[in-house]
Amino acid sequence: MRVAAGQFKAIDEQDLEFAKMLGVDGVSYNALDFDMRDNRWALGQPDYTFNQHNPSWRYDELARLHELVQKHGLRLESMENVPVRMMREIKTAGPDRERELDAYCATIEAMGRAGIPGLGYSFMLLQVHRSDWASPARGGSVSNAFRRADIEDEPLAFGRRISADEIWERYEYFIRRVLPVAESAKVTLALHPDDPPVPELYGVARIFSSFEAHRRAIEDIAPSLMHGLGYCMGTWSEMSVETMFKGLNYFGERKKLAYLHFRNIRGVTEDFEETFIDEGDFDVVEAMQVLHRVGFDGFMMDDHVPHMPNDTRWSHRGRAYQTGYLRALVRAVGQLSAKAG
Ligand SMILES: [Mn+2]
Repeated sequence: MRVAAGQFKAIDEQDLEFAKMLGVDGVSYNALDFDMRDNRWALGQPDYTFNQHNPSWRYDELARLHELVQKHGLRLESMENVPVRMMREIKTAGPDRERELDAYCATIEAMGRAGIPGLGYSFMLLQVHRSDWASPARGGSVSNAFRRADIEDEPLAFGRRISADEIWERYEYFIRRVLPVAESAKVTLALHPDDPPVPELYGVARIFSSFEAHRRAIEDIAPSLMHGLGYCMGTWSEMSVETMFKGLNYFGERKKLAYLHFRNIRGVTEDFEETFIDEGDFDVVEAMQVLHRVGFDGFMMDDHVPHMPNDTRWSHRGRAYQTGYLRALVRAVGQLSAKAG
């Protein structure tokens, strides 16, 4: 297993040099292109129109990005998320769904052609949500939190309730359509859970909020060598620490962990906060031992990190700490098991 620097919103020479300084082998690019603090999209604003000019990622853009990363002696491990607008019709079953699906397939094909091995996706209609984006964390750092009790007014995001059954139907339609394309393009699709994993938010069901939902997607609906999990240990721990370990063992043993978001939290589902990696609820050493035991051979990355004073928007300081901590854990667990074994 190996560590990558994750969640780059744009990749430039300086970021790649920074990744090299941290000693990682690769980077991951997260193209969500969405300000999580701005919930207007999520609340179903009608101003969306299908972007005819840029409906998918083009091969030349992806190839250029891949070349730039390789030039720095790094791997481009994955792309995570296409921009939100590229899945809007798919997730809402809107009138332009077919065109958007064609565009999504074109993106997968272009990624395959450019030699980029993985694409992360999620199926949240309301994206990642928090009640507090500036929650005080260790030593005066700033993190975020979700506390159901703090959400006073919860209007229906789409003007009516959207049930889990409806979203499952849309999800199945999506994954059955795009998975064969991923298989022939040799691009692994990796499913990220709904964060927070509450059953419903603003009247919209959140389907990927349990162990069983993930098992259903991966084993019943869309089993494939090119389909796995973008296992967000933070979000899984929001389900519960037990669920996080259950999923890690179960999917790890079955080689269904495409990659990991290795982060930690304190609390559970309706009331939690993000923490530094070394102070959350689950034991990170134990988690690394599980990965070692199941022979996880993919990559892990930092995901969200607390924000430190004088840090950049991308949180270079917080990420450097998290990444160094992960690299040390990987090495220590590997070395100690070799001695013990
Ligand atoms: Mn995550």
